Amino acid sequence: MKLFSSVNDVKDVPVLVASALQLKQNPYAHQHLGKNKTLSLVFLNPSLRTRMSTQKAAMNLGMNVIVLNIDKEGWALELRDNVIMNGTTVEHIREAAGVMGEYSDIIGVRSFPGLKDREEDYSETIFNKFVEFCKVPVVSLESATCHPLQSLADLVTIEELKTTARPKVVLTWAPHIKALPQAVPNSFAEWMRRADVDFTIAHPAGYELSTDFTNGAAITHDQDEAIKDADFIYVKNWSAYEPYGSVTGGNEDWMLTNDKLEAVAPNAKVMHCLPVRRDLELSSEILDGPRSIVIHEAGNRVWAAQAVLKQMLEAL
Ligand code: SN0
Repeated sequence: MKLFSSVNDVKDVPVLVASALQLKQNPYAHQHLGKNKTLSLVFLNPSLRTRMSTQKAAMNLGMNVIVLNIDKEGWALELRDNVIMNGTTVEHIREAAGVMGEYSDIIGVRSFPGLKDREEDYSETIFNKFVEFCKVPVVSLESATCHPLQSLADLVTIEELKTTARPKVVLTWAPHIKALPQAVPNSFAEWMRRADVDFTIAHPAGYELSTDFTNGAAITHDQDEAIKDADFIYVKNWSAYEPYGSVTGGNEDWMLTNDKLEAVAPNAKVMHCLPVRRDLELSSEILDGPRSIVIHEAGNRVWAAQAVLKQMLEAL
């Protein structure tokens, strides 16, 4: 694999999931693959799980890792072409990404959306410029529209913990006070569509995701109906796709509680990519109770990242 930016870059999803679960059983079996190879993790936005799990995955494979919080520690980057750089930007992405490629065998990039200009975010301008100019394989650490390492870990978690052959999986919108990206739900939807699961999306009217990602999924505005008899409920807030980046109030009752679960989905396991705002997005009684698998899910981020890096190292 030369690029990991979405599920569409994966040749065989079940093989990648199986590889992650094998690596979980035997993390250090492939240390030779990464010997003297360098992974650079470049962050334009904050990170906890992605940074730590991808670094650990790389170390398990014997790689060296460089982390650069370029938003705080690097020069201010110019992303536009054909501009005279007489303002606040110091270095063009052409040189910055090109130089990073000289120091790295694989690069990971995190580049959140601005949530102002839909066309710009959905054309993945920043991520694609890194890919173009660094000239080494690139893994997405969450781009403007996708978070494939998260979704792979989510699918690994579902495969690992499912108790029926074809589990019912529900992605449900949750309340928030801020405009958040659509990257996590976009990716989750497209990975679930490639998995052997019964998949439903529930959200209030106005929070429709791009059909490029949800095409074929069952979509409802009735949360109780959606979560009925669910095996896995994936909780996530996102801002509107249309009008782009907007947030409308009045949907506070979409926060999942134990009462809702006990009524219609007593056996559901509850997932969230984290970070989660307690008692705004998801009730603390669920997070602190037996139904939550969010910590286990975050633990699986290591094996997802390791499966991806392993395929990339094999293709170097
Ligand atoms: C990011 C998102 O895409 O929703 C990262 C998730 C892995 N989440 C946030 O930005 C949360 C910010 C907040 O203030 O709660």
